[in-house]
Amino acid sequence: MSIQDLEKIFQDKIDNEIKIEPKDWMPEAYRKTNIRQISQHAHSEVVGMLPEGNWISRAPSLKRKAILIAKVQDEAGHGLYLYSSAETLGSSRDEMIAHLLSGKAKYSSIFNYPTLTWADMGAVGWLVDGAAILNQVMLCRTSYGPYARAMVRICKEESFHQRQGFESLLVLSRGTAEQKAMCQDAINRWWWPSLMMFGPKDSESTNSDQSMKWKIKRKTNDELRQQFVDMIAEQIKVLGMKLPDADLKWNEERKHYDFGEINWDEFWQVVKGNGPCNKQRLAARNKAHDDGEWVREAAIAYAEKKKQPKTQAA
Ligand code: FAQ
Repeated sequence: MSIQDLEKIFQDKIDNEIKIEPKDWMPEAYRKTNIRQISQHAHSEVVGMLPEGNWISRAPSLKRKAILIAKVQDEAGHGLYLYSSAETLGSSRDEMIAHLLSGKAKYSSIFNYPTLTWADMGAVGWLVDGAAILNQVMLCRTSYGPYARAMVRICKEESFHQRQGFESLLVLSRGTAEQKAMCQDAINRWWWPSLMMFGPKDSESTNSDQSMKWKIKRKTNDELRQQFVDMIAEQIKVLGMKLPDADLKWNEERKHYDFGEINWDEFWQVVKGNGPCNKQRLAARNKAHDDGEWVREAAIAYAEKKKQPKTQAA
């Protein structure tokens, strides 16, 4: 078959909403874009465990501790499904992890911010997981089969994460003056970085056009960001708190909330490795990898032993 024939079959599948599967022919750039996006997504889940892991030992009650442990563990699971999904495209897990540890691969900017108070656990659940879900609901319909199927399960778990975050903030918002202030402070610090999670403006997004054509992305960065602002601007009323944006206002003509300008300079600084916690996050991942060396060695030795005939292994 000629390359043109293969391209036509591929494009017909995309046009007819048929998923692309690992053994199907696909353009090299489609493969690369998926490996880039899925592995960055996996890294985000794994690095994303650090800011919340920071509070497990300091959770205010056994119930909150159990919820937080379960949530952080879910994020590890998401990372694993996503690495497996990227592996079906021919990239090895060792290679992907090496890129994360060396700082070559990106992961979501949001996880380079510190979690300073207990209220940050609520704000991360409500805002960060909330932003993640909007993006990931769209990815349940992404054109690469293994990625789309991984996202279905991930979304179910993320939706629990968001609700627990909101509920945790709701308790604080009905508490003492100090608790209310802590809740507002966490919202103030997490609001703008959450908006940055959706990526640069559409006019600056280098990958969006092609990813939309291939149906890897189904909505643009700005579309999803607007959807998020509209959702949160309503939910914050239930908390009785304020979003830190003087320009946030319902626009009757557009039927959407208008909002202020994001600090794009800050976003790019964080993406380039100069955010408040970039160095700390990479150091923690590198340490975890080094400390886990003996586990990998033991697992390989065990697998080798299992391969041998029973008499020899004994
Ligand atoms: N941070 O051309 P675009 C979670 C980069 S999971 C850092 O628009 P694209 C769960 C981008 O890579 C959160 N870099 O890029 C959780 C590109 O550079 P490259 C992660 C960013 O790919 C919750 C350049 O800028 N979710 O939170 C960011 O078309 C709580 C130009 O940008 C996913 O990864 C950023 N925010 O669109 C876990 C979802 N934004 O690669 C623990 C899957 C952009 O060309 C606790 N990913 N860049 O060198 C996506 O949907 C897309 O990759 C976007 C970016 C929408 C993130």
